[in-house]
Amino acid sequence: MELMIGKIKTSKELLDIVLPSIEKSLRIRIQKMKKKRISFEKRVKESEVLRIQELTKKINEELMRIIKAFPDINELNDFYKELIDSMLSIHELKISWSKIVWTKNKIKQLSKHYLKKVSSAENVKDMMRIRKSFYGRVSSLLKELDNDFVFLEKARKEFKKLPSVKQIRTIVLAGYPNVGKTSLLKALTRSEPEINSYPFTTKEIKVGFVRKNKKRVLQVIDTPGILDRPLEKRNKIELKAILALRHLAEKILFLIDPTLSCGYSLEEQLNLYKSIKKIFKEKEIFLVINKSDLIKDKDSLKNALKPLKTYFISARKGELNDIKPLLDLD
Ligand SMILES: Nc1nc2c(ncn2[C@@H]2O[C@H](COP(=O)(O)OP(=O)(O)OP(=O)(O)O)[C@@H](O)[C@H]2O)c(=O)[nH]1
Ligand SMILES: [Mg+2]
Repeated sequence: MELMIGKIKTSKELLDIVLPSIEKSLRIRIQKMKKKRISFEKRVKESEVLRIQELTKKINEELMRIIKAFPDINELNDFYKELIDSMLSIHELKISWSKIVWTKNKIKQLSKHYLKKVSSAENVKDMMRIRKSFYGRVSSLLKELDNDFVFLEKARKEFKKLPSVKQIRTIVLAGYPNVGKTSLLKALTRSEPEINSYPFTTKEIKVGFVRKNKKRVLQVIDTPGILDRPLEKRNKIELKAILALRHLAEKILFLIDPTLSCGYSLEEQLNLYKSIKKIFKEKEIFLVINKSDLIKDKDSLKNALKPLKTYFISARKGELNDIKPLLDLD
């Protein structure tokens, strides 16, 4: 999910940009006032008023930009909500956002107060002192947001990793690490995902599309590998796969690597298949045997796995005839 914002700055980084830019824009105004022979005192008053107004405006804009960059969590579907919560804590996000809104309003309020004070100040020294103390207040209010800025910068990076899931027909690929899920995503769609011979290559949910006449007709979701263990023992990466299965899958292709080149036994993989079937009773789950290019005797394996219905493919070689009917592409 791409957010319309670059790196979220700390208070110091922000003020280091904003304050010089205010001075730069003031320089021209001051020159004009000098030309018009406006008195020194009036010039100072106007400059200090402008400094307060500009700082208020720029900080307000910057804080609003941060708030608006993130999607409204309440509007997101359960898949995104749970995925975000598994990475970050939505509660903490909401607290940071509301602190920013509070600060933005506080600065506006202070700004009014300090503008009045500058306007009624009698001498140049007072005007400058008042403006400086406004700057000081703003700076310390922003400093109090530094932890939130750091947290939201981390959040921004996590949001960027969120997959862009569409509301179309969807199949989800699942199974143990290294069984060839990502290879199948690649064989089915035009995506160029990372494929490696070590487990847990895929750490995020990846989305690809099968197209027909350039139109996306099927969404294929690749998930990180999961191990057969109780839900509470699963790590955050595995949980992403479970969330995709729960919220996105209409059909699940459960991949098995019977050649053991994935590093896990057939028994372990079948146990996971059974657990997944138990958790997602209402979903259609198909048992897909991958790496069939390495299997010498398909028939005896097929018989050994009976009564389970099996589909044999080779993702690497693009031999996908067995599963083509499951994709309903015609
Ligand atoms: N011989 C053969 N090797 C395959 C096949 N499909 C995948 N592989 C190999 O198996 C290894 C793992 O493939 P991936 O597609 O990364 O497996 P994965 O299930 O996505 O793995 P994780 O992301 O770690 O869970 C790679 O070395 C692939 O080249 C196949 O059909 N035949
Ligand atoms: Mg993978």
